[in-house]
Amino acid sequence: MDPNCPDYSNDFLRWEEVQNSLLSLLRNHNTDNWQERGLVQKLGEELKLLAGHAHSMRVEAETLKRGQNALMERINILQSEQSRISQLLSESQGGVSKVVRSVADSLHGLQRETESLRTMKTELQKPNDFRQTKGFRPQDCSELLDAGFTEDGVYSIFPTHEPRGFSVYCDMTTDGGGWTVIQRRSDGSVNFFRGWTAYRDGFGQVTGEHWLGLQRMFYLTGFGHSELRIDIADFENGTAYASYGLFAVGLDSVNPDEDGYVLTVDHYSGTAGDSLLKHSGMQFTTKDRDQDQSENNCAAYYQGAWWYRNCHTSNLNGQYLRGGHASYADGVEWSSWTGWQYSLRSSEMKVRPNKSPAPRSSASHSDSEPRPVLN
Ligand SMILES: [Ca+2]
Repeated sequence: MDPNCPDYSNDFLRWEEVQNSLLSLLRNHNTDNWQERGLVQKLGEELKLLAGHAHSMRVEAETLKRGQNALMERINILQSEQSRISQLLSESQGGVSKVVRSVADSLHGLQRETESLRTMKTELQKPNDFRQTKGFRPQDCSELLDAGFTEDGVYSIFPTHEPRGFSVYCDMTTDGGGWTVIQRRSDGSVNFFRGWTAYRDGFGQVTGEHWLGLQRMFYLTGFGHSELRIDIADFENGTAYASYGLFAVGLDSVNPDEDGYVLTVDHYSGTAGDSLLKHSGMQFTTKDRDQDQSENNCAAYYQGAWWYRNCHTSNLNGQYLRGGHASYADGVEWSSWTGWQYSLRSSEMKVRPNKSPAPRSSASHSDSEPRPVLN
């Protein structure tokens, strides 16, 4: 409270006392004089008016006093803030050069850190590769397994006819391991309704949903020594698999792209039932390249891409419809296990060399007679 601000509260109290005693005096003043009585009555009324006026003045004075107190508090806070700021300013002026020096040091440190992180990132971007000895160029996951790489994951492989190599996901645990994954559906995150070029060259990420590509499948299996395993799962925690002792894409083709990446598959075993043998001998069909035996384009009709005949018993590249669906056969289907109106939760197609190959069926081409190029 500002000491210069006069405090009238005691005056007000005294004033009220005086008024009250005046009022009681007037009330007790008895007179017979009618003139005097009128005067007394008038005085009393005037006094009451005055009292009311004094009361409201008192209230107003108190409000003002409170306002002033609050103002004083704010001023005090501002003053201490100001002195703090001026102190800070004088301190920092001395410290600025020190700060600049330490920031420069930190920047240098960060630069070094960034460089080492970049090196680390380059190393990590080729997972498992850093453990692959220089000069070791595995043809597929099976050779990696034989060389002692027993962990599932991404590796680089270098098939004979693709010396540049490419990344694949290796399943080193299922049924003895050594599997090179060529197709995976697992969550519907990747669009599989694509055209010929995408199916020839591959798409997706090998760590997630992907199609390795028909040309790469040809490099891996085109010589007729491979087996195929398909692992599938539904949305009720059920799993099943289908194995084929013989699996080839573009068997013995000189120009597999022109030949249509013909499927050769034989010798089924497993728990899912066979839904692929009927596709053996078929060319691959996409929505923009119809090579099936239907008057329609089976890929466009069933929203996928496959070695369609007229049209399919399996459609693992169909739409990711998540379980039972009303539409017909256009989901991720494996008909011998879940029919034509159930889209699987996951599917994984993987290949490895068949170390004890069953004899090729008579329908297959022999090694010595390469498939002629179609013109
Ligand atoms: Ca057709």
